[in-house]
Amino acid sequence: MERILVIGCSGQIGSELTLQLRNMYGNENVFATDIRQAAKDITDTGPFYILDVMDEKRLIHFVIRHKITQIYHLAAVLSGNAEKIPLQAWDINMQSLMNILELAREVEDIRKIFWPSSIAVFGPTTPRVNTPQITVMEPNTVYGISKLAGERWCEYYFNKYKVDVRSIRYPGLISYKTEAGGGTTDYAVEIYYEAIRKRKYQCFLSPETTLPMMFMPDAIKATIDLMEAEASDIKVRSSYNISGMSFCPKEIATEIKRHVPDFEINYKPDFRQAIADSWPQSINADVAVRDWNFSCEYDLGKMSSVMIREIRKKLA
Ligand code: AKB
Repeated sequence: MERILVIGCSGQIGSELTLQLRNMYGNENVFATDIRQAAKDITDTGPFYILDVMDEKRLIHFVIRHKITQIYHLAAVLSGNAEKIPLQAWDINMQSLMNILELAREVEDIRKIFWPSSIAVFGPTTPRVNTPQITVMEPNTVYGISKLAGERWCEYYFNKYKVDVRSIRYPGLISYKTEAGGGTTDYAVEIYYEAIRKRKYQCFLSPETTLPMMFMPDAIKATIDLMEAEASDIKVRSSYNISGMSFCPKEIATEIKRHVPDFEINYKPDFRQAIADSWPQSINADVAVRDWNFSCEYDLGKMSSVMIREIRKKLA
């Protein structure tokens, strides 16, 4: 029987993944944790604890006491925020991962780990279109450097200690349930909320800045598919490229106008423009398709209809 620990259950991914894992494994077997209070649908459906992944001692006690067999470690400082507190962000992103990898090495019951990487592992010297799985990686952001180092550590722990750690390089994730915090791709969530609340949005990226993106249901499905795959099929132990859609602010604004005709956008690029300019525009996911049948359903049009409908309901 699996007993799953989710670290970062109040975040953008955690708030949706936790509920999906509870559907699959039973509410009582998915232990949701965060350093802040979780939403009601998490606290009402199963165990929730305040837990800081940086607190090694409490973490190990927790894992042993609850006989945890799988860990989803989702807590991180994202790209925009990391540039404001570089050393702290490096410390949080790296130390938390090392705590989890060490735990998995020491505690025999832990069978599998999931840790998210990001398209931020790529940098300005990476080919920007259809970026391959294996390519030049010279990230120039703190977040990207921490994710690339994390990928190397994951592969190292697999090779050296047989820790079954699996990872995905998420593109920008778009969801209506929990807003993201501190990322460069966050504009693509904010824009929907502002379109419905105020019918206008000031974008912190320029109109033609194309980035890889994915709707949350596709990201959740990819995460579960990777974690459910046979260990022998997982050939990449650093992190897998996956790919959903690519668009720029101008294109998403045009799509939103189809639902909110008087929507207006203006542009005031800030420090996040340089981050976006260093990232790929589109990603090649052939290796994930080959190894664990990665697939994806939503394009910009289909996603926008759901986003607008659900945010309208939420804000009504
Ligand atoms: C960010 O913008 O920092 C994240 C990411 C692409 O990893 N959404």
